[in-house]
Amino acid sequence: PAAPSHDKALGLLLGGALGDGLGAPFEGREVVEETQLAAWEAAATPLVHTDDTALALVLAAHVAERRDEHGLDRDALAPEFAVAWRAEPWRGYGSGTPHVFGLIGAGVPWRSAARATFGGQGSYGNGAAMRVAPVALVATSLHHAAELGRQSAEVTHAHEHGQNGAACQAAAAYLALRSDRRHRLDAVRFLQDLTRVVRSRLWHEKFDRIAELIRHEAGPAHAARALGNDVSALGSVPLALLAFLTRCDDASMAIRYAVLGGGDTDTIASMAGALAGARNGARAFPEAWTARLEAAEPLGRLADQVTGPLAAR
Ligand code: 8NA
Ligand code: MG
Ligand code: MG
Ligand code: MG
Repeated sequence: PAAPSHDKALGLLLGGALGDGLGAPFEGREVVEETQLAAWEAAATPLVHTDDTALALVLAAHVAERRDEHGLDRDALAPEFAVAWRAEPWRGYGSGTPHVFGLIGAGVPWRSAARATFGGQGSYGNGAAMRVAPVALVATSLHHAAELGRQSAEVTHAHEHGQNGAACQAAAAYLALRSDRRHRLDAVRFLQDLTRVVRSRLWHEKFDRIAELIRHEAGPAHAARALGNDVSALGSVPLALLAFLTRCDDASMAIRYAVLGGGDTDTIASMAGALAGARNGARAFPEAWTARLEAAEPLGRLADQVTGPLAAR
C-alpha cells in the first residue's frame, strides 16, 4: 500500500504529543474537572512532553530510517531507547523501564534486560503501547502493524500484556490511518479487526466492553471505571481506544474524553490522540494547540521523512 498522506502521518505524530502534553498535568488524578482541563487547553504555555513522546520520537525515527524495509532492528532500537532515557531521565518514566534501560545501556542483551524486572515476569505496563503508534506509518498490513508493535515492545516489556497492548495500539493506529474520514467509522468492525490480531481472551473481553460502552454513550468517568485507567497496558489501552472510537470524528474531543477519564491521563490521551490524528489529520487539531508543542519541529520532520520521496541510497 501507498504511504499514508502527510496530513494523516503528521496527525498521528502530533496527536500523540498533544495528548501527552494536555494530559500530563493531570497524571495520577482520579477525577479531572472539565473546567481545569479547559483552562489548560486555553493556556499559552508550552506543552512539554513526557516519556510517552520522548520514546515515540525514537521509534518514529527508527522506522523512518528503515522506511524502505518496512521493519525494525531490535538490536539497534533497544540502545536507541536507552540513550534517550539516559539523556533525559526526568521525563517522567515508570519504575521498571529505567531499570531495563540501565541494563541495556550497560550492554546486557535486550531479551535478558526485559526479563530482569518484576521477579522475572517483565513489565505489563503501558510503556510499550504509549510509544508505538509510529510503527503503523510503515506497516504494510494490519497483521504487519500488530507484529511491528509486538516486536518493538519486546525490547523492554517481556510480559505478554505489555506486548499485547503495543500490538493492539499499533493495529488500531494502522486502521485509523487507513480509515477515510468522509465515511462513518464502524466501531464494531474496527474492534472485530483488532480481535483478529490480538489473540487473548482478556483483551477480547475488553473489546466487548468497549462496544457496549459505545452503545450506551458512556461518559469518561463511567468508562474509566469499566475499563481501567491505570499504568498497566490492559488497564489503559482499552480506554484510549474507546476515547477514539466514541469521538472518532472530532480529534480534540477524543483527547478531551481521554484526559477526563483520569488516572494515567498523559499516556491514555497520547494513545487516543495518535489514533484521532491518524484518522482526521493534523489539520483537525487547533493551531493554538500544535503551536504549543515542544516537539513540533522534530515531529514535523519525521512526517516529511516518512511520507516524502524515498531518499536515494
Ligand atoms: P513500568 O514497566 O515501570 O510499568 C509501570 C508500572 O506498572 C510499574 O511501575 C509497576 O507498578 C506496574 N507493573 C508493570 N509490570 C508489572 C508486573 N509484572 N508486576 C507488578 N507490577 C507491574 O513502566 P512503563 O514504561 O510500562 O509505564 C509507562 C507509564 O509510566 C506511563 O504512564 C508513563 O507516563 C509512566 N509514568 C506513570 C506514572 C503514574 O504512576 N501514573 C507517573 C509517571 C510516569
Ligand atoms: Mg508520560
Ligand atoms: Mg482507576
Ligand atoms: Mg503516563
